[in-house]
Amino acid sequence: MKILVQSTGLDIVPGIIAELRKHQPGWEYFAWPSDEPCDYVVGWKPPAELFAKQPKLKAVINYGAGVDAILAMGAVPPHLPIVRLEDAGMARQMAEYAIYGVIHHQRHLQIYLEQQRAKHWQQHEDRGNVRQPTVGVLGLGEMGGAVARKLATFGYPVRGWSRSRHQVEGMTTFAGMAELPAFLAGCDVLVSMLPLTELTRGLINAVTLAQLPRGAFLVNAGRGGHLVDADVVAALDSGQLGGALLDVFHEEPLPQDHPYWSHPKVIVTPHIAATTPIKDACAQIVDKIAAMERGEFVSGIVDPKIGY
Ligand code: NDP
Ligand code: OXD
Repeated sequence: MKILVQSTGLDIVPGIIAELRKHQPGWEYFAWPSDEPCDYVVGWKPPAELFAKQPKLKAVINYGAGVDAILAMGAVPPHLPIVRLEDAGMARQMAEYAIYGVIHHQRHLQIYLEQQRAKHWQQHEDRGNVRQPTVGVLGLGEMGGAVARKLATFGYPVRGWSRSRHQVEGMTTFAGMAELPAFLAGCDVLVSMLPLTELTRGLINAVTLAQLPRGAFLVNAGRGGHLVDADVVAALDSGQLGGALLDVFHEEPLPQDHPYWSHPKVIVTPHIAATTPIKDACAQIVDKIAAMERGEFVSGIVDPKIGY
């Protein structure tokens, strides 16, 4: 079996090959660019040129959870299945990230950080009696599902929204656009863990932000394209949003002149909510390829028509 490994930016290809080889020493590995005809490509945003040189490919393994970028490039020939990573060590990180945002809001940490800079001592909460905010999670897949379950174990009231209906014990669930306003109306904290698709692009805008309770906090670790940035900034300025923890942006790196950088109610992180752990990812990739070779069902096959 021949595996072609490709990536963009940081040169992680040799590390991925070394890790894949630990699991399957009998397979052959090639780093893109290579003309060696391969059976599978493991890659992140593989270019059209790669597919033009690889007539024998059986599938593309997306080295990440989100497939918006690979689908938007339109480079993958339609007959090739795209298989994405599922959790692979990212869901726990996502849950930690979301919990940080919830606690930042709940425990007034933005105010205390500002007070510390001013060497000002003032308590803003009834110590030991802080109400747990209701957290609404947009997307109940690998990431959102893990976030919702983890928050529930800490006792937070959790509600979730997805495309199809999910029944989760102890959680109020909502499905589809028709139920979005009712879902938003109960979210003290809104956590977005959605994939970026035609239906989710620009979903967090002036209309939907106005459906949240006043002063709600926003955590976005899905994709930047879910937000209409001007509407988010306006909601922060008006007090409709109490603050935001943002990890993903329309343009990355976030441009120097973007208002998020210096907004007093915004925390910006550089797309690190959940990074792909090489060991878990490679173990999963080898399992998926081996299953495909045996002709078995593999989960995580992307439906390009719905975009995730
Ligand atoms: P999944 O495919 O497992 O889950 C997607 C969820 O979103 C599902 O519950 C799905 O509903 C729901 N959904 C999709 N479209 C809609 C819609 N139109 N309306 C309502 N719900 C919808 O994806 P993952 O959980 O693995 O990943 C989610 C996203 O997280 C990725 O696409 C990526 O953008 C982002 N991500 C960000 C990272 C970071 O570091 N910031 C790291 C990893 C991922 P249903 O269950 O009905 O199908
Ligand atoms: C992913 C990401 O989709 O890192 O895996 O955002």
